[in-house]
Amino acid sequence: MATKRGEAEVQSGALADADLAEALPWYRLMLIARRFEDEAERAFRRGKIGGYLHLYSGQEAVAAGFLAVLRPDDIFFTAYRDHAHAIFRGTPAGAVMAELFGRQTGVVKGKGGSMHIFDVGRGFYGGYGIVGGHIPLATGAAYALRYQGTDRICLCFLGDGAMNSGSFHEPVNMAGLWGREGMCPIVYIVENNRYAMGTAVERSTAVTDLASKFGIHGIPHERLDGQDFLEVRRAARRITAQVRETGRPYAVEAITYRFVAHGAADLFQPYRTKEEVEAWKARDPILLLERALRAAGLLDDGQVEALRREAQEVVAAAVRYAEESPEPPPEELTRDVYAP
Ligand SMILES: Cc1ncc(C[n+]2csc(CCOP(=O)(O)OP(=O)(O)O)c2C)c(N)n1
Repeated sequence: MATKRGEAEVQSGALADADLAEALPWYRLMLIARRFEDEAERAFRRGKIGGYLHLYSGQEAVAAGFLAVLRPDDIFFTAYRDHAHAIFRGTPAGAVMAELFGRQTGVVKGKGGSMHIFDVGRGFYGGYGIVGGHIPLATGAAYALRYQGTDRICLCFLGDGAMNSGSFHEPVNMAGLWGREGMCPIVYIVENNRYAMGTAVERSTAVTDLASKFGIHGIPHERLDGQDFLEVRRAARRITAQVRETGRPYAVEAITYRFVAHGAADLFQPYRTKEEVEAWKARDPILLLERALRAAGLLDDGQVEALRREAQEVVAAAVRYAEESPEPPPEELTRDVYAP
């Protein structure tokens, strides 16, 4: 008996180690994504990036935790904080940066900009600037995946503010209905960063338990700590396996925080205090994962330093690539553009 328990302990310990070791590449990617956002903001201030620029700093563990378990043939949609999602999925940082710079070598040939990063070959169906606009598209795409007889699934990342739009309630109701027949393999992932631009959640919705709003449409749901990569990935494994098997939708509300302003152009943030931002920075998702990896003996000072340096180099090369890439020629303006 004692031996058996001992073996089980050794086994579960080994499993936990393997699990943590698999998190190491995600620590690296999160460092690259954070550095990418810092450099994009600098480029914006230098006038290199036009239009809008919404950064993801602080929220990385949500997308990373889910994309870590997504199969290569699965698909996902998100709103306009979309650079890190692409980087996590393997889109070269240079192609993402070139898109921000409006260059021909960008992921959508410089025509989308920051809010419209797409990489369909890697299952990334965008990048949308209209709040809530992608929720009907993602829901329909999930239906199509099942209709075609596959076991592929769809993730739909959305903001807390998007939940107050009509384009949330209609498709989510349909997902609940289609789900009864096992025809809607989608995971809705609400990234509750507490604000829609300058409006706090409690000022825009009567029911602040956002996950529960999926319940009225018959969709099971849960809340999780969006700063903890390991927790998000653990939940994501269980949830995506269930959705793939049943074809039924599931919803998650990840509690998270953006460390930066709503958009790079908004410097004034009177809706929140410095103390609030600092308190959340103490739970920086990169720091939390770094601590867990250090505690397990998988990271030390030297490796952290080397990974940080590598992230700097990867992003510096991305900026160089964007700067040296050509502008799209005038005839590109109307190519691949659909106007009804
Ligand atoms: C249909 C529509 N209404 C208003 C806007 C202006 N707008 C841009 S971002 C935003 C807030 C959205 O907040 P949330 O969904 O919580 O996403 P977050 O910025 O927190 O990631 C608003 C109202 C828009 N882009 N589209």
